[in-house]
Amino acid sequence: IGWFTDSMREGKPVAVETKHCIQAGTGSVCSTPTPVATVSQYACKRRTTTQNNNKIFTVRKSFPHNSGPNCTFTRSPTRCFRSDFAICINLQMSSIFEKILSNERYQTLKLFTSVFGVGVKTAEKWYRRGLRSFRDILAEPSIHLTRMQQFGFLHYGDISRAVSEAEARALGNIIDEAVRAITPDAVLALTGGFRRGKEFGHDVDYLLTTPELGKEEALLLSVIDRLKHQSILLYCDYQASTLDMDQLPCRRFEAMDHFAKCFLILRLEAGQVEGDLQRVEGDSRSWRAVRVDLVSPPIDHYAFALLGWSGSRFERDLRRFARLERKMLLDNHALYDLTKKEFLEAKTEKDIFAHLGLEYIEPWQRNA
Ligand code: DCT
Ligand code: MG
Repeated sequence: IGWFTDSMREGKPVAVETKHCIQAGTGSVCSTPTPVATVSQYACKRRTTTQNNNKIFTVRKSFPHNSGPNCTFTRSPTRCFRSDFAICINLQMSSIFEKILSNERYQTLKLFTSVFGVGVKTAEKWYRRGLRSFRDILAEPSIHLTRMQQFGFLHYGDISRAVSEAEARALGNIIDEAVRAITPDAVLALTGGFRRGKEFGHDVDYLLTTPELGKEEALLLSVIDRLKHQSILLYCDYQASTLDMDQLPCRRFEAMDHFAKCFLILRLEAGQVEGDLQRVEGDSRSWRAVRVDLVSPPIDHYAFALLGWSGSRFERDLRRFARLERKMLLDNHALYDLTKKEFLEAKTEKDIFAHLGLEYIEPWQRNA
């Protein structure tokens, strides 16, 4: 049914070594020395486009909208190799995953966390109280929904539907127009899954900054204001910057970075999109609601924010690689060399890869 090598089992790069075959049915193992290509345990050393043929073997569950953007629940329990490698997969494990996926608790948490503003903790609390459906939640008088959750339920149909690349582009034009009207030399960059070349996403992520250090937060507020006056803004959760260089480098895991940001729901008109809106059959409205994240780092942190917000497992592995292989701390704010005890500056993502001694990998090749 497939093969693995000793190095893969240990998570090391492989060059030439003994290949073990597992025979279907018997499960018996035979070994033959065979040259194999090099593969690294770190996703940040591999080029992975959106055409990832191993996706069916990657059992990873993200519960979206955990206090804003995604909260990844678990790391991939199966290691994912490139398509030209045969794959060792334990059949017993896959039946365990199937049981988990059909489990009532899992299904209920997945449903509840699919609402914008509902995190794993809240979903767990509702589950423990015996609630199993949206109807149960909305009929329970003792539950007080946050404003974010109220809007999450209000626009549930729209924001639980995938956003297409054409819709993301249309939103980009709207935001770009708002930004240019305020500061012509502002920097607006698409990040998240769409920057990695994905055709669909659950939201659209943008970085927004200005070459004038210290003006980025005011720019974000002005953009929000403009969108509000254009009646495009259906919901806005603004979070002011809490960035403090004296608190960096951060040695523990933090779910959210410290840049000024806003979690938005925007109204997108059909006429603004090339092609049609993503909608269910019979929906006669001329618009849909879309989730948008706008993050505003100061220009001297921009490259780190761009790399971080481009996301995926690639980026998580890059942090792990920096820590374990280079004794450096990388996050959305900065890169810190623990040996030299200094921050390493970067104007571009290429600078960061160079500091880490890694070959540059384009965003569309970061889909591990
Ligand atoms: N991110 C981050 N810190 C957070 C949340 C997100 O650095 N607190 C990064 C990681 C992924 C990226 O921002 C964008 O987040 P998502 O929109 O959740 O992921 P995505 O890859 O864009 O996926 P999708 O296509 O579903 O939107
Ligand atoms: Mg996204």
